[in-house]
This record gives sequence, structure tokens and C-alpha cells, in this order.
Amino acid sequence: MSPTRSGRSSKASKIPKTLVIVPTYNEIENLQNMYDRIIKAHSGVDILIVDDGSPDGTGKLADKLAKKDRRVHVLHRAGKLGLGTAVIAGFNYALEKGYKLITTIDADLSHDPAYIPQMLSLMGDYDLVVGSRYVHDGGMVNWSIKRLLISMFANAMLKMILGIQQKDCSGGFKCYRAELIRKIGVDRIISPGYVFYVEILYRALKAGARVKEIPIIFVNRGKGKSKLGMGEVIGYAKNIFKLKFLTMIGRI
Ligand SMILES: Nc1nc2c(ncn2[C@@H]2O[C@H](COP(=O)(O)OP(=O)(O)OP(=O)(O)O)[C@@H](O)[C@H]2O)c(=O)[nH]1
Ligand SMILES: [Mg+2]
Repeated sequence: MSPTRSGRSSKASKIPKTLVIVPTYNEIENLQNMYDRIIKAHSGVDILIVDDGSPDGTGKLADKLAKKDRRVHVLHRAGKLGLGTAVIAGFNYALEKGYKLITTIDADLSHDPAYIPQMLSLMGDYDLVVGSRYVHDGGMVNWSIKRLLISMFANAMLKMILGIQQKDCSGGFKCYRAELIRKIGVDRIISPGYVFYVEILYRALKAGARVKEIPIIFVNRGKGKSKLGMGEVIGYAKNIFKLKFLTMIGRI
């Protein structure tokens, strides 16, 4: 039986209460497919769509999904406030509602929800599971050379400046124990944009988290536009140095 607004399937009871956070900005062409694929991957998870007032109507589609399926929840924010703050809003929601596991995933189908069951199955032994493009069997499909170079440069910089040993430090496909997020403290996070995903990994490692990377194949978005602009790249570099500084003065 697939769960509807009136009930949950039996599979739902087999995992700890899990929330999949999907941040969206202008993802009207991808959201329905993303929802279908998450539910197909694991019918027992709840989904939180955090939409930043997308002009293309993504928020309205999110509301329709929520109306049809009680597992779907929506946070509407006034405008484009940044990927990092969207995920933080999702974390706060998850902590308030008592979720035990939290997964973050991009809405543009670059991250395949089919990996979610594997991630969840590892959460008994780890505090954070990272979907990694740069471990053996991981990779990218249809990425431009420019995008690949930005990503590889960003990851190399992180290793050098912050000393992170993980191969993929910047990806957004991750599964966290809620306890870990509570321990890190969402109020301490300083990154509003894409660099958020680095900061959370860095803080998790500093908090002594057990981290596991699993290989994923990242597929470049087929529909919709990327939101990664030059402003994000500059913000990214700035915050890496801020994190280093905070570490040097003992604040992390
Ligand atoms: N709520 C919210 N979501 C955002 C914001 N910026 C990006 N997103 C979402 O975050 C996810 C990642 O954004 P993308 O534009 O795909 O960024 P990317 O995957 O690094 O870049 P591409 O490889 O070019 O796709 C997508 O689901 C976006 O819709 C934002 O300011 N607010
Ligand atoms: Mg993307």
C-alpha cells in the first residue's frame, strides 16, 4: 500500500523518522519527477520542500504535492535567501518535529534518490553519510569542463586550507543524524550560500562525527537553470578563510 494523506505504508515503520530536505528555486520542471523518485526509492521518508518564492510556480506545485501526500511538507520563504539558509530552515524544522535522520538533496535530479536507502542503511554506524563524486565508482555525467574545474579547485582548496580529508567536500547529497546537527548547533553556521555544505562537513568533523563517503554518479541537470553564479564562488572562497580564522581563534 502506498501511503496517502490517510496513512503510512508498513515500510515506514522500519526506519527512524527521516526527513528529506529539498531546497528549491525555480525547479518547476524537476520537482514532480524528484518527488516521484524519492517516494519510489523509499516510501517511509517524509519530504520537506523549502522554496524561496520561486517565480516559476515551484512553490505552488510543492503545495499541491503536500495536499495529496501527507509525507510532503513545504516551507515558503519570501525570496531567494540562499541555499545554506534554506537547508538551515529545514534542519530547524526537522529538529522541532523530532526527526532522527535528515537527508539533503538537490531538486534538479543531479542527485539520484535511489541512493537514499543505502545512505539510511549506514546510519546505524555513522553520523554523516556523504554522497561522493570523487571516490572510486563515483563520478559525474555531462558536466562541463568549467564546472568540473570549479568543483575540483574548490575541493583542493578545502583540503589545503581546512585540512579536510574527505574526497568530496562540497556536495549537497548527504544524510545526517539529527543528534549531530543538534551538537553542531545550527545557530553557529555562518554560510548562507553553497559553501554551507562545506561548513557543515567541517563542523561535523570537528565535532568528532563518524563520516562515511559513498560513491554517487552526479548527473548534470537536464532541465532548469543553475543558480551557481560568480557571487556564490566569491562567497565560497571568503567563507573558507572565515572558517579557518574561526578555527585559529578557537571558535570552532
Ligand atoms: N530554497 C533555495 N534553494 C536554492 C537556492 N539556490 C539554489 N537552490 C536549490 O539548491 C539546489 C542546488 O542548486 P543548483 O543550481 O542545482 O546548483 P548546483 O547543483 O551546484 O549547480 P549546477 O551543477 O549548475 O546544477 C537546487 O535544488 C536549487 O533549486 C536558494 O537560494 N534557495
Ligand atoms: Mg544542480
